[in-house]
Amino acid sequence: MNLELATTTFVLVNFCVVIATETATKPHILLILVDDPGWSDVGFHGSKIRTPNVDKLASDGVILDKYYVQPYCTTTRGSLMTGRYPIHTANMVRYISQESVACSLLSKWGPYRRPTPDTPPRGFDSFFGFLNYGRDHFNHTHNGFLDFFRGEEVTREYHGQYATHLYVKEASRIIAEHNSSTPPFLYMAFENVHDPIQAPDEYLRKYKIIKHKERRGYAAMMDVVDEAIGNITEAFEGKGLWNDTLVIFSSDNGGDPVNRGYNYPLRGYKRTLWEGGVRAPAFVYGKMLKQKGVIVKELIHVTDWYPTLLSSTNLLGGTMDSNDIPVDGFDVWDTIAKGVPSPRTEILLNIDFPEKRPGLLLTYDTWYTGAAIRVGDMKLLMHVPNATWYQTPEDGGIAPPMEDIWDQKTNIVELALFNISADPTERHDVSRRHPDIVRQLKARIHEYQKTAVPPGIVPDDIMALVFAMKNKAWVPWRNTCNAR
Ligand SMILES: *[C@@H]1O[C@H](CO)[C@@H](O)[C@H](O)[C@H]1NC(C)=O
Ligand SMILES: *[C@@H]1O[C@H](CO)[C@@H](O)[C@H](O)[C@H]1NC(C)=O
Ligand SMILES: *[C@@H]1O[C@H](CO)[C@@H](O)[C@H](O)[C@H]1NC(C)=O
Ligand SMILES: *[C@@H]1O[C@H](CO)[C@@H](O)[C@H](O)[C@H]1NC(C)=O
Ligand SMILES: *[C@@H]1O[C@H](CO)[C@@H](O)[C@H](O)[C@H]1NC(C)=O
Ligand SMILES: *[C@@H]1O[C@H](CO)[C@@H](O)[C@H](O)[C@H]1NC(C)=O
Ligand SMILES: [Ca+2]
Repeated sequence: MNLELATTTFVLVNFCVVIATETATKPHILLILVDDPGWSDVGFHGSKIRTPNVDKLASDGVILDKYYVQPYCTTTRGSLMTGRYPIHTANMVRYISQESVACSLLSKWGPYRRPTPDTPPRGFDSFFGFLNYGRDHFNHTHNGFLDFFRGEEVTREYHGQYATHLYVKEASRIIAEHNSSTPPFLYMAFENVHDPIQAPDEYLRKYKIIKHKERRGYAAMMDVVDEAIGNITEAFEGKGLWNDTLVIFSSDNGGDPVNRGYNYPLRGYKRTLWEGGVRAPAFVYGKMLKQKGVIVKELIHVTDWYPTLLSSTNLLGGTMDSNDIPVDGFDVWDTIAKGVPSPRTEILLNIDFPEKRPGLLLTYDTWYTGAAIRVGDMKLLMHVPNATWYQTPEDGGIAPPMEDIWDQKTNIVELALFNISADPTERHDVSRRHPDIVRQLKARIHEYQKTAVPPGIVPDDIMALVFAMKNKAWVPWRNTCNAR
């Protein structure tokens, strides 16, 4: 396994490592990644879920209207930290660990279940959060065992306290105690609104208008996120840092209607390459932006943050890593701050065919997404589950059971072409009308496919469970990496 992954070991230098080199007069960065909110789950897209703090920042800042992420938590997090598409990171997040300044990671790390050594802090100065992909928000267990860390140590002291409240307290403390001679970089990777659907009563009470019980719970979870962002804003203001703070807000993948997140009117959901899976709510806010109160309709992808923060405009100070595998992202600062056209004209949304997953028998692992690419107005999808459209329950839609989604996964669309500019909800397949465009886009996918590194995905390791039982908590159990 080590050999296969050797090429990727050096790819992934996280932001924090490189900003150590230079720090004066750079903006403070608040990077907010919310887990799983869908296109129609934020106030600034017209949701009945109220997100006034988020909406205010969005409307005073720059809303990113054609912004894409990966269809899953882990791959988006990997692409965010490395500037590479998942086909160039082996779906594994590996960070080179070095000293760095003023970087804090709160909440979710993401890639864990598998034998990898990639546990935080990994380049962050501090880490407070968990390693798996969804846990009880009050007792902090995942599959029966505690998953909660302060730095590298398991913490058992917060039983019964709602996790997002704990992160906000921690963030406020970090900001208050921060030495202002170095700009803080705060990565708030929210645990909400990922399932299980749980929120304190005071938030649930605010959503009596939503009759569907689980959707009401989901709305309350999003409400907590909004309040959290308000509180963190106040913490920056209280320290006199807000005027120089750049806020990046992004969802990590589309909403999952089984867990009551919605993307209507977009088609599809989390784990799919339809717009509902990958076109995410996002905005940038900061007083240093030259344009404000605007909607940017240029193509931007989650891989773009890495070069945007580290290249020409050099918001963080420092340089990108010099790995052989080139960065896929573009520096889109001028597009966001000044409104110039995006240097990006295409986005590889993913390539994930079943034959690329040899030897994996667990159902979860055999859920492949197919392939999709967007070039200009046009988007080609190949071998994807035939996903449908789900309207929110509060607007008369249904909350589907898991079986509905399974049905769609076995019903495959072999090939479809959409003009997303004219048909953003992917209702009219125009592949027959444009065979030339189909040919071109297929060729692009095949070119990308030739550059793919071997997938690093491996089956779950039973030893993880053995160690969890022994420690009564999920803990790192095996070191397979020489990087540290
Ligand atoms: C935590 O909550 C889950 C339900 O989400 C429950 O099954 C589990 O027993 C609880 N664990 C502890 C340690 O309280
Ligand atoms: C902040 O950092 C600077 C530079 O390292 C140092 O001189 C100063 O003493 C620090 N201030 C506090 C309050 O720790
Ligand atoms: C925000 O701050 C208020 C006042 O301190 C507190 O009551 C509330 O719980 C905080 N919200 C979150 C989400 O942490
Ligand atoms: C932030 O900017 C506002 C308006 O430009 C100004 O009034 C205020 O003093 C600034 N705050 C700090 C802490 O610099
Ligand atoms: C996708 O599913 C819809 C029904 O939801 C059906 O009308 C359509 O024919 C299916 N497309 C393919 C290619 O199977
Ligand atoms: C796609 O739609 C846009 C906007 O309606 C239009 O300008 C463009 O010509 C269309 N492209 C194709 C290939 O049909
Ligand atoms: Ca997610």
